Amino acid sequence: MNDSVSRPPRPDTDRKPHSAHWGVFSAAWKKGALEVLPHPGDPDPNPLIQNFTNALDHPVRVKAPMVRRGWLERGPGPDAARGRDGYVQVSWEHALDLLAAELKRVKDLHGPLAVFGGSYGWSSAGRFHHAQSQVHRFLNTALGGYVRSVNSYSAGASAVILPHILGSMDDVARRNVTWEQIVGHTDVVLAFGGMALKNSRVASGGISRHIERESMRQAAARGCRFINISPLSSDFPTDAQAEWIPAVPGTDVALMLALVHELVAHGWHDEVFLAQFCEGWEDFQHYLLGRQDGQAKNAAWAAAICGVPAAKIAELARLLRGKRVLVTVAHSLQRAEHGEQPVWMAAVLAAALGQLGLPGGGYAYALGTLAHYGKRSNAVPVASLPQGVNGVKAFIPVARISDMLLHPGEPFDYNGKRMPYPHVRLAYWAGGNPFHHHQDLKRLTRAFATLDTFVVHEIGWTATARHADIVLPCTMTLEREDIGGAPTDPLLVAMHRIAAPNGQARDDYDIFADLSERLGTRQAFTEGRTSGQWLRHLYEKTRVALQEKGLDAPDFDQFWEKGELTLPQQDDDGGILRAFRADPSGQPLPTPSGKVQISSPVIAGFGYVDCPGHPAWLPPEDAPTPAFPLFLVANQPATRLHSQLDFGAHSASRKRQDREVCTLHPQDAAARGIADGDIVRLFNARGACLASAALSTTIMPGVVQLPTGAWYDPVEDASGQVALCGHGNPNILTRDAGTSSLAQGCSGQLTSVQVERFDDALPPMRAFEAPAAETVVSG
Ligand SMILES: Nc1nc2c(c(=O)[nH]1)N[C@H]1C(S)=C(S)[C@@H](COP(=O)(O)OP(=O)(O)OC[C@H]3O[C@@H](n4cnc5c(=O)[nH]c(N)nc54)[C@H](O)[C@@H]3O)O[C@H]1N2
Ligand SMILES: Nc1nc2c(c(=O)[nH]1)N[C@H]1C(S)=C(S)[C@@H](COP(=O)(O)OP(=O)(O)OC[C@H]3O[C@@H](n4cnc5c(=O)[nH]c(N)nc54)[C@H](O)[C@@H]3O)O[C@H]1N2
Ligand SMILES: [Mo]
Repeated sequence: MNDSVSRPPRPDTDRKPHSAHWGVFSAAWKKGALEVLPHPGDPDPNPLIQNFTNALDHPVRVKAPMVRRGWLERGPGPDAARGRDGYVQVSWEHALDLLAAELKRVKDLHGPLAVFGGSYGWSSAGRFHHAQSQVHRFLNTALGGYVRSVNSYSAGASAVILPHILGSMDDVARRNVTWEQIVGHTDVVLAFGGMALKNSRVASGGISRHIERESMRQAAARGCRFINISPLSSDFPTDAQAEWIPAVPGTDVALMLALVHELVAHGWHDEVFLAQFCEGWEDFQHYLLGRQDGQAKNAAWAAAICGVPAAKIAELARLLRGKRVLVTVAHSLQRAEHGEQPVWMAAVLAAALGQLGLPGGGYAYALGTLAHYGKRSNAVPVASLPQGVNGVKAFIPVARISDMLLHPGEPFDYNGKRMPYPHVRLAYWAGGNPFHHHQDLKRLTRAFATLDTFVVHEIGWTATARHADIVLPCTMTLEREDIGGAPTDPLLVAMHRIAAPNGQARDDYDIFADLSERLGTRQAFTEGRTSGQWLRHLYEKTRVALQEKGLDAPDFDQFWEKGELTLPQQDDDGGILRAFRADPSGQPLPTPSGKVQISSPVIAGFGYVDCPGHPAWLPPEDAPTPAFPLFLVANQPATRLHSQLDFGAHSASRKRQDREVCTLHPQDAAARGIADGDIVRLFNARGACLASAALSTTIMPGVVQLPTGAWYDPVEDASGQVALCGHGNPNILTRDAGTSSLAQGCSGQLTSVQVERFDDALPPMRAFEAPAAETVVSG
């Protein structure tokens, strides 16, 4: 791989502050290299910041505007050549003229209902240059709106189920039990999906202090027991001294049911709490005890499903009795078939224990999966760019993108409603990577082939850029000024510019401003401000709010000079669950009954077989078979955020033979003649990919783990079909199906595969090479 620097060595510079979703840092040029150091106040810095050191000048950066040859020659229209076509370099003027004309054509012919602007993705930490906000604002001002997407790949199922049963996602995940409460009060943390530090070190908008490791250490030292229910023992750091209970992926609901069954069988459940604070226990109990289907959901029943011995389940129930127990469920559990069920069932378990609303107890959904959760909220707002008004009502649940493009006009179910998929002709993406985040990549390729036009702003030649018709090079965060901040992190960061833009890269904002000019809407988009003026404007909200509280409120120049500002935070008050427990009639939950919905007449009324009116064990369709006997866990990568900077020094250094590393149990490896370090082929009916095999007993037998984020590198067979991903992107294997008719969330965490040793010649890894510009056209 060619990592050579494409410009003359840079002179030494002073150290300047900056921020990323994975940590606050400072950077300086020293002897021609970028030196990146964590914020001095960060007790447990994230090594991911080292992915920046070689990123700025990497050959895979997009350096100039490029147009796909087929689109340039044949004009807009469905085209199966997307993803394999060549590119033609054009001038900025020409690219923006072409794009403005195409936006106008689609709008005039079909209206904004034909433009998909969901543009899902994490982009970069700065709040002004947040690409998704930029593209939404542009489409609203220039076209009057766009088809949007709702919810996230993170929490598609929980975002819909939680408001039915407890309250909003934010109330249950973000403003609930904190790490401070765990350190002070919790006896047992029962963590389904664990609390992997790799995950809790990341927060959108930035994170200045990584406190999770130390919090776990202190809680454990006080005697708190952490229980890791997961296929991987590595889902807890050793600091937590967690007990590992390996469970078959996707079967947590059976285990939770059996725990509640044990509580009820021994009379250890909190009947007073269930009667006073909950609705629907009776209906649920009929199911639990098997009064309808003749099957009690007891430990013996669950053991056969989840692989945890019945005696161990009984022991666990006994451990929970009379203790201050916190139940957590990682996002991963609901990124799966019937993902609504574990989110709901965990709330029922916490309710049966009578723990909801107690300090350090109850249910903190997703605590430990992101640095947002388990923290105090800021007492003043941080900057964000207003997105304007979207005149289009149509939307899709975010992970239904391929369905929408392949089935325009056809109906889909969502949260009690049935709606048609809009007929989209143009998709606009800035700040996201669908060839990272979406499932069944061959199907996604077919879906994008249906478009008239696909536009992408990117810093690098991701597979998404390689499937686009118009690729516009944008600056990466280090090349511009911004403000970093998040609602539960007290540090507002003045993100200084570290380097001049690579090649012809421009800020997303300036690209949209010049496009708006061509569409006659520049003033509406910019409000007459340059990006520098916007930063001052957005900072002002925070300054005024501080001033109103009588606090020190430095002006923008002082803030910029100092590089950061510490914001005041709210009390650690336990949020809506604590308030509800203290005063159930005065502070009801925002549910139909005002109580915890153990059963939900509303959901029952939807009549969905894949999401009934109370939590239930629903066996998955995509389970191992004789042909594909292993579970694949396609989880978050430890070496990067999603696909971002996969070419960065830290991420690249963890690959072997340029391939992503997958982990499997020595027993499963031996049965297949696989040794540590062998290249293996993972495959199922949808596709195949290569990876380097690492053998470890930190994973349970029957499970193979391959993280997401390796840039898709399709390798074609003799007939021109994609034979495999040569780099190790697991989404060529995952299934593209909604969690259920209720939420239609992403279910990409789990699938079933076979693994074999790959003895053929290793295809060269080309994901980090930019496509050559075939010709240059100036206009
Ligand atoms: N199988 C499987 N699939 C999954 C998951 C899983 O567990 N398993 N996890 C899912 C989850 S939780 C998530 S959140 C998604 C994440 O999916 P994404 O958020 O789409 O992934 P990122 O790699 O963060 O994509 C961000 C893109 O924005 C680009 N970018 C960065 N800064 C800028 C900028 O300033 N401007 C522009 N225009 N672009 C910029 C980056 O180069 C990158 O390509 O993936 C989901 N996919
Ligand atoms: N380093 C790093 N950190 C990240 C991210 C990243 O890309 N890189 N992404 C961030 C984002 S956007 C999000 S949404 C969060 C995601 O947070 P999660 O979705 O929770 O993260 P994952 O790593 O996918 O899954 C956590 C663990 O759950 C376990 N698991 C998988 N399936 C099951 C199951 O069926 N049952 C049980 N009990 N356990 C299971 C796996 O062993 C896995 O390691 O992480 C965030 N943090
Ligand atoms: Mo996510």
